[in-house]
Amino acid sequence: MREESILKAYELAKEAYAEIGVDTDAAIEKVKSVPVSINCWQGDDIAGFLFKDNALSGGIQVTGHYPGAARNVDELRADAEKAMSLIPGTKKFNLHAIYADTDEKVDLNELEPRHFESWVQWAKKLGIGLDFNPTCFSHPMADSGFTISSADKAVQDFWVEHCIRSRKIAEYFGRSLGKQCVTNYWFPDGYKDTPVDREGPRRRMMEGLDRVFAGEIDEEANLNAVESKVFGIGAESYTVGSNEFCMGYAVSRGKLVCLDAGHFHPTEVISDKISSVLLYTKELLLHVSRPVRWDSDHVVVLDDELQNIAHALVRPGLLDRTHIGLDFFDGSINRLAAWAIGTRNMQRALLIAHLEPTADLLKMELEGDYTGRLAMMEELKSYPFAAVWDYYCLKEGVPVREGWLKEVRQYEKDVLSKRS
Ligand code: RNT
Ligand code: ZN
Repeated sequence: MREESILKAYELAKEAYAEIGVDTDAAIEKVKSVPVSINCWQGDDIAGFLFKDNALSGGIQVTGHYPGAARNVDELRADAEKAMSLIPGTKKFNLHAIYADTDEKVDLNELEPRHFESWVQWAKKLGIGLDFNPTCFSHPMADSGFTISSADKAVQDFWVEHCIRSRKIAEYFGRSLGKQCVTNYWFPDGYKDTPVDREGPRRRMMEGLDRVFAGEIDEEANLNAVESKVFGIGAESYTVGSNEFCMGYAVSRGKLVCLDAGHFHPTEVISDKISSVLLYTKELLLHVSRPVRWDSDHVVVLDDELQNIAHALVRPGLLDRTHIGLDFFDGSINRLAAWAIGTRNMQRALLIAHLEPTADLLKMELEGDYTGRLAMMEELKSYPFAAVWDYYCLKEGVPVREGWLKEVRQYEKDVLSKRS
């Protein structure tokens, strides 16, 4: 496709949007500055590097055996760099504790910032920020199904220590990169079958988290979020870190909530939760994902819910108080392609949301002109946003349209296919 035709299409699109008072150049500039945090764990099926033999646990599952998963830190970084070169805009990289880069035999409750030094060097080189997560699963100390809410003091202490250390690592990221690091705490804790005591584990989780967050926190460097879940495999009857638990904890402790798109009942959507949560918390973390019938963590596509999430952030001006993280993992397709598809879609949804005459729509709504509101919202769906997106990619120096796929295929041929 010729550059000239992209530019021509953009000029026409620009005119069409200008007629309804939308400035396409301004929309591009805004979207470009919104960081999207890419989850490292899509690159290697959440294996990490610390415990190569540990099976994935905690009720999350990666399915598929597409060849070429990253086997070590160098491969993961190379893959991520390649994927990032296919995605426009501001990127962050989201690490889990098990991705520590060290030759030492070190357990989760012994991790230190120095075990992540090479990640900081890498992020510096790329000019990106890092986010972080304690890994409270895939470990023998999580085998009982409980971590920080365990009634076994030794188990609880282990996870409290791991989380404290994770917080310090995150602080180190934030300070050394000059870019705030958001740490997300998710615990798989729960019962497969009906519990007698629903209160005790929640009280222990609350007390455990209070120990994690005791002492000085440098919020300029590190923000902390708690992620709820409705249920997980193996914890069908009772999940300790429910929505009410996390919302209550975050509000009462000045923390962030993390809303994961797959962590609610199937007809509940996080796009309708954002505006409520942010009335009561300073900031918000999102795990943008795509649940198919359950919390399946499919690659994010440009569906109605993704668009609604973007609208929920952009229309009321909540983007500045929201940290957008991705959380999907698919081992059945090329993993770089998964990164590119999901992240480009997030960016695309944000762009579409910025290409809207929101003030006019709002005026209609307040005046009770629901006819006009529906008419305009539907017409906007076929406005030429694709021409703006193509132009944005061209301008950013990343492949236009499916051009990125050719690069992924080449990389597969040159690099991934050589991995056994
Ligand atoms: C699990 C949570 C959690 C994980 C990652 C790997 O259901 O969504 O966010 O996906 O921490
Ligand atoms: Zn999540």
